[in-house]
Order: sequence, then C-alpha cells, then structure tokens
Amino acid sequence: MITKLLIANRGEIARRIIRTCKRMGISTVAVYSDADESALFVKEADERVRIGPPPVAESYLKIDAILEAAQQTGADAIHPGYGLLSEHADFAKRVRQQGLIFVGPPEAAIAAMGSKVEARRRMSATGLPIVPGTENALASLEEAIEAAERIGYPVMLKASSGGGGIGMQIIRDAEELKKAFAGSQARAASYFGNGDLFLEKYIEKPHHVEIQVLLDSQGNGVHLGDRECSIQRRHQKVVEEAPSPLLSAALRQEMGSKAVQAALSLGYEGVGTFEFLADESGNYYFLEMNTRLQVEHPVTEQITGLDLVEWQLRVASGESLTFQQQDVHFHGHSIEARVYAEDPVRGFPSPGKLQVLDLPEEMEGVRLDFGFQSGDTITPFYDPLIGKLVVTASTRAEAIQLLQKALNTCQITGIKSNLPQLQAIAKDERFLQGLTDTSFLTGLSLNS
Ligand code: MV4
Repeated sequence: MITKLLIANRGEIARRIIRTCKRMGISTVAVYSDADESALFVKEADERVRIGPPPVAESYLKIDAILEAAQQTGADAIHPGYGLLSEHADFAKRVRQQGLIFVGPPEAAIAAMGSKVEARRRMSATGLPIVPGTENALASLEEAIEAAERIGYPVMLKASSGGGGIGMQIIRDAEELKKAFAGSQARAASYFGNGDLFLEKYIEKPHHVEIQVLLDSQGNGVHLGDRECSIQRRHQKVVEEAPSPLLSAALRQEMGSKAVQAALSLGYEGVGTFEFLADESGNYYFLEMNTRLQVEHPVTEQITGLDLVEWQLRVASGESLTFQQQDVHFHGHSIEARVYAEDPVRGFPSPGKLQVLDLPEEMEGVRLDFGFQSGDTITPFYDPLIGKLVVTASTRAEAIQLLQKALNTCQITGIKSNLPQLQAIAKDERFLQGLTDTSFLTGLSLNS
C-alpha cells in the first residue's frame, strides 16, 4: 500500500487528492511554485517542497525537481492529477524507474493514446466505431485531398498529437484544405514536436459524451457510466452532467462494455475516459481516450458512490477491484459547473485578487471542489479554474433547481468570473430540456 503520496499538481485537484488521502491514512507531499506558496493545497498537505518559480516549465513540468522532491521526502508514489504531466508517458516511466508508484496507467497506454492516429486504429480494431476518416497520418497534400474526397466534405483536419480541441480545423472544400495543410503541419510540429495530421468526417452538432472506465492490474474492469460534456467554450468544458440526457440505458450499457473491452485490449490500468461524439439517432463514434483522472470526475462519483481517487490509489498499489459490473449502480443525477476566473463575454482569463469568494453551504447534494478562498490571488500562470460546484439530486429537474439556487448564492468580487454565464445556462430552456449539443453556447445570450 502507498504510505506517502506526492501530488504533482496544484489548485482544486491537489486538495481533492489530499482529502481522499486523509481519509485513507496516506501522508501527503505538496510540491509548489513561488506563486502558490500560500495556497490552500500547500497548507493542507502534510509536507511541502518548493520546486521553482511560477512558470510551469520551471516548476510543475520540471520532472527532475519533482522526482527530487519525492526522493527528499521519502514518498513512495506520485499522483499527477490532470493536465500538467498527467499524460506524459516519459514522466510515468521516470517515476517508475525511480522505484516509485505512478498513479496512472502503463506508459505504453499513455503513449499509444497520445497519438490520435494510433488511438483510432487500436480502438477501431477492438470494435469501437470511429469517426470515418484516415487510417494513417497524411503523407502529403495530394493524399489529403484524395482522402477528403473519399470521406466527403466537410472534414476536420486534426493534429495526431493534439487532442482536446487543440490543432483542429473544419475544412469545407479542397481549396480550404490546400490553404490549411502546410500551416497546420508546421504548427503541429512546433507545438507538439510531431507534425502528423489526419482527417475525419466533420460531425455537425453532435453531443460530446464520455464513458468512465476503471481497471485493476489483474485484468478486471468496469465502466462507471457516462458524462455529457457538450457545453464547452473554446474546447473548455463549462458544465458537465451524469448521466447524459441523450443516452438510453441500453446504449449506455453497450458503449460502456465496448469501452471496457477496448481498455482491456490496451492493457490499461486505473481510471480512464473514452470520449465519443454521439447523435440523436443512437450513432456514436470514438474520438479519443484520456489516460488520466478528469476534471469532471465528481459527477460520476456522485451517482455511483465511488471515490475515483481512492480506486486510483488502490489499483496503483496492486489491489484488485472488489466489485463487478453488476455491482455498479447509478443513483440520481449530478451536474458540475466550472467556475473560472475569466471575462465571460470575451473569454479571456481574468487574474487578480479574489476579494470575496462566497460559496453555498456544503450540504446534502451540494459539493464544492475549490482551490481558493477569499483573499487569494489568481495568478496568470495557470489554468483559470477557481473550482467546481457539483450538485446532486434524485432527478435531473431537481438537480437543476439545486444548481440554480446554489449559483444564486455564489458571490465573486475582485476579479471577473463566468458566474453570470453559468447562471444563464442553468435557466436556459434548451438546457432544461437536455438539448445540449456542442453548438449550445454559441446560441446562449449572456443577457437573457
Ligand atoms: C470533432 C467534432 C466534430 N467532428 N470531430 C472538440 C474537442 C475534441 N476532443 C474533439 N472535438 C470535436 N471533434 C469531428 N470529426 C466536434 C468536436 C467538438 C466541438 C466542436 C466545435 C465546438 C464545440 C465542440 C465541443 C465538443 C466537441
């Protein structure tokens, strides 16, 4: 079993991981940059190690400094959280080479899913439907034009090393493809160190639905249902819920068991997420797999009663799952609203001093996963997420009512936040009806 865990992350997710460790009797080590010296997660950990100045390249992405902090403090495991080094196969490898437990999947699985072209090939081979598109990286513009004609316009030109919406572009005809190709290749090469591009059919107004899986290292796996994540702004999720209002129980079951099969064939261990595009006719297409704990994992915890961080730690320690698929039950409905320090109209981050952060009381059905408190400073160096408000009730309608009430009791001063946008979403007629395809925010008026 893990006795001392180093958390290679910050903000709300570092606090979230510490909370589970306290309950499990695992001692915690925070690593922090100068910008986070007085942050809540640094105070709440049992030990703390400064790893560098504020920029992530000099602190939270600095593998040597993190490994040295683990050595210094005698930690026996490292949890990468999400973002930062969480999907960095070489980091996982180096943690393990140092004789420590990496709380995440095998590095081979991280690397395989990091290549979107390889992920499509591997997942398709296990029987997951994928978006119609190219099987290999595109060798030339001529090959791209040929492929696009075969797939049929509009298509999406994507970077194989991208993901999460980075490095993708809608292409409506051969002319656009000619204009976009070389530039996309060059951008991918400079951003990701790999210029490989591929094409997919562009799916108009789909839902973005994902399936959570959990596997141990003995070859046992379960799915923990789905999340609807269609409400996004610039490929940043804003509101997520479980279960998705789009899926029937039968479709959830089918997608879930296919995802578990696919994960098993990959030799996957730990928690992972399969992203799909889905439509009203019951079609669904594998998009990519995230090999980490996700920001929106709380909605799954709320409806399954499972602590995903606890299970990450248990399977990383070599424990087997103590339950099977038929023991996983879904209760009620849960919605997460992400509170960002940003100007909701322009979408720009809005760093500064958080004068007041007033949140609702934590009570039955209201969960608060926040990284900050009144008086803290939101620095421009990191993701502008302040925290997550998660509501849970027996039905979707009751959960929405609770969300509206909880959002109305929130108050943020000193910086701009997306609270007004969240309040508008919570009372939007299309949201109330569960009609949240990926075009949702485009149609939302902030002044409604
Ligand atoms: C797509 C797509 C439509 N067709 N791919 C965005 C995040 C990344 N994981 C994949 N994403 C998408 N890929 C094909 N072939 C639609 C999205 C998408 C999206 C697109 C525009 C605006 C909002 C969106 C929200 C979720 C997914």
